[in-house]
Amino acid sequence: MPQIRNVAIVAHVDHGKTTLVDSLLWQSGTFRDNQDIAERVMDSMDLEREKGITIMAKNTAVRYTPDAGALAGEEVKINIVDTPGHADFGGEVERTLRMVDGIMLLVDAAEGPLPQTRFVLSKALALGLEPIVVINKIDRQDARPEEVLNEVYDLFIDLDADEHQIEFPVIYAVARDGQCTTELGGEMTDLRPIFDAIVDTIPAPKGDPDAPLQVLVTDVKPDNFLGPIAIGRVVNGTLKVKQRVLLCGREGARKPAQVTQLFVSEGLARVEAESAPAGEIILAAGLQGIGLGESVADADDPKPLAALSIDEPTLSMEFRINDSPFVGRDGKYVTSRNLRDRLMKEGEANLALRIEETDSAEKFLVFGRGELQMAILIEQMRREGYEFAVGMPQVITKEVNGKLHEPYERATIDVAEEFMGVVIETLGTRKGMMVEMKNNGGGRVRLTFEIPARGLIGYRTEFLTDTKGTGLLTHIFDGYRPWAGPITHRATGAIVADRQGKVTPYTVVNLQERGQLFVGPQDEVYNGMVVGENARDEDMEVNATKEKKLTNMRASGSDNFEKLNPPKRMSLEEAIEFIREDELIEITPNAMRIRKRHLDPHERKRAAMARKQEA
Ligand SMILES: Nc1nc2c(ncn2[C@@H]2O[C@H](COP(=O)(O)OP(=O)(O)OP(=O)(O)O)[C@@H](O)[C@H]2O)c(=O)[nH]1
Ligand SMILES: [Mg+2]
Repeated sequence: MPQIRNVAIVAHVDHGKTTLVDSLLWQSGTFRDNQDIAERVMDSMDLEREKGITIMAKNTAVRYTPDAGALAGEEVKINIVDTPGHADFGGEVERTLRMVDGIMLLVDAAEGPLPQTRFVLSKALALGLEPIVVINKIDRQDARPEEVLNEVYDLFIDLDADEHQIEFPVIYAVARDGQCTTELGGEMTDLRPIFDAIVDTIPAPKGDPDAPLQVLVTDVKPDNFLGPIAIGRVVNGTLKVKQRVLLCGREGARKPAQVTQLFVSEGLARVEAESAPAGEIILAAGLQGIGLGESVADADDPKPLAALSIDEPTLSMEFRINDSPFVGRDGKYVTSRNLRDRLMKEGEANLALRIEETDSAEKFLVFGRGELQMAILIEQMRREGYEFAVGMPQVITKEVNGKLHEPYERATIDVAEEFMGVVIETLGTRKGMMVEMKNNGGGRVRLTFEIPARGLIGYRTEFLTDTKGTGLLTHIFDGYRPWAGPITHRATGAIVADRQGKVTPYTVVNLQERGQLFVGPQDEVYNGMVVGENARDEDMEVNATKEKKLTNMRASGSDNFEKLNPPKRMSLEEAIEFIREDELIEITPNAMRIRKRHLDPHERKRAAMARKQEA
């Protein structure tokens, strides 16, 4: 067996992890020179490629032969785990860390450490993992690598790193060009210094290949042909194909199973293996029923590992059947049965989400960690041909010592000084507390807030408007605290269509002064559909299909048509941020419409009255 090193690449979102993996793959000779390989090749899901972010952690492995050091001339297998940087997937990263013996912490040379940097580093340090720090993107115009390195040291100290951990190697890199150096200002070379740091700093995995089998399962992914694939680390013993094992569940359940197929990573591929010794990262089929963070043990001499705790959801969202008048226009699956089956399947395959049925057959609750996670499920379902509607995300509250508590987030905001005032004021009204303010130089400040998760729902769009698109906002779950009281989520009302038909240019001209429209001429609308945002904080019902008599139009209207403002076409994430409790988003394969929950105006009024009485 070759020497093994197991390393996870961790960082805040967009700091360049997947790009670095590309370069490591190329330089380890995984691809032939003329091979046509997509950029950010590890981001292999459609949605990952479109959004340009990593959604799921993924494994790869490369071979490297160091020139010098204790292992000079010896080939080392390096298992690399690329992790997502977005906070919604923090739980997955936390589990992933249990597979490895060290981390490569990437920090953007301009942005410096951000909330997810802090989160992953704190978890890695607590597990005693060996860190390597890579200050990436030193080619950026606004790079400030020395300062950023100091901020990284501050972060290690702040997180109580021990003396040994703080002596991490530092490498400055331009991941995109596959170049790095160990001395700022020194000559840039290929990535050998990074490979060498991995081999020298990260310890070989411990564990006894001859001991009774223990495999820690950190992830389970569906596979159409093989069934669920368990991904994890052989902690002790040796896992063999066809081996009879015992699945050790979280609550003490024990279930016999047999490994039908066993794989290890080699480059981008998973290759079949006869056996995998302690220290290897494996993918195994046949372990139906194993859950995240649970373990697989020897059938004859079971020694289960302690199950990993998994994140409690902090957010829920209602998924319900589509009952708009346009139902079935372009979707294949529209019934409550279709919706139920699809969601239940998701709940089984995607263990980061939990699905609950409700007292109504038409309505389900999906529990998870964040809006992006929900948006990804919605997007996948619409592509598969489903029609349904979703409600506003709700935070999950709980009682602690008889008092109502709600999830809080730690938000970090990077803005030009001129926008500081408006940000502080707005977050104040959303019950945010500023806990830190730091001048980053260059006219930018970094503000840190502790804020109820509720206060951030719907804030991003407003934030981008307030900062003219230049602000940076990131946040991360920060525990439960006492309920902060009412928070206004949106200060505007809705413009609601009062009948079905096609939108006319005439109504657009008339309505666009009242607020921002979401529809343009020829778009079809229905009674109860939200066609725009009313600048005033009240709903306004309109006839969006009104025609002006042709004679009058010639007199006054014709030149007006040139003044038609384009409609605002929201992205799914924007729509999720926008809607209020009494609104839904109708999702179909080709359309997304915002609507009132109650399409009938009388029912709507009744519901509004009932809500007022409750409050
Ligand atoms: N200027 C510059 N840009 C880089 C460098 N490395 C990566 N980028 C860019 O940074 C962006 C994000 O890169 P990714 O590799 O997707 O970042 P990531 O950390 O994997 O992102 P998530 O997985 O979504 O957290 C891309 O547009 C890259 O081209 C670099 O060294 N210099
Ligand atoms: Mg990535």
